Amino acid sequence: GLSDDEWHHVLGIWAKVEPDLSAHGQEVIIRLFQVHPETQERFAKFKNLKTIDELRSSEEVKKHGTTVLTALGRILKLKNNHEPELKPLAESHATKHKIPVKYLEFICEIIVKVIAEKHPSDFGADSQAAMRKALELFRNDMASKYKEFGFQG
Ligand code: HNN
Repeated sequence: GLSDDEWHHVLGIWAKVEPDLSAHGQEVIIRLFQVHPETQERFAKFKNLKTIDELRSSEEVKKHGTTVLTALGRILKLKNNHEPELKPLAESHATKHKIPVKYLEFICEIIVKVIAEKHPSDFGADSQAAMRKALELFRNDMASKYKEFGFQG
């Protein structure tokens, strides 16, 4: 797990993200689709969006970005005790959506980049390191839950 000090960093920067969660979420999803186009294929509802302009003007993309970051925020706020929040998400992503652990790595990397771009003066080296650690914990615990649900990820 993370130390109290590390969680303090994580939740401090998250408090800066939250007032504009949907803009952050939109940017994360668009970036994910651009850098890793195979991830977009996982969504029947986004397959028709071909250009960056279409992605940018899609309310559905924005809504989904908000969904993803809302879920992540709830997990982060539970700190080392995220199990009850993580489990149903691991189950749906393992058994229904079949999202490889690799894709979780992709999005975590992008989340750090997007926060760094939007909050350059509030997201210093210690905060970035703490956030990376929290996202790694999230991913590792998702991966072990995946296995419990019979998905190798
Ligand atoms: O669990 C559910 O299915 C509820 C919807 C949901 C939530 C709360 C989804 C979700 C869906 C269903 C979308 C719908 O019904 O509109 C799908 C197809 N996800 C995906 C697919 C891929 C995907 Mn995710 N999610 N999600 C969440 C919440 C959180 C969440 N999802 C994630 C990634 C990386 C991918 C691959 C592109 C993802 C992450 C990292 C998170 C944050 C905890």
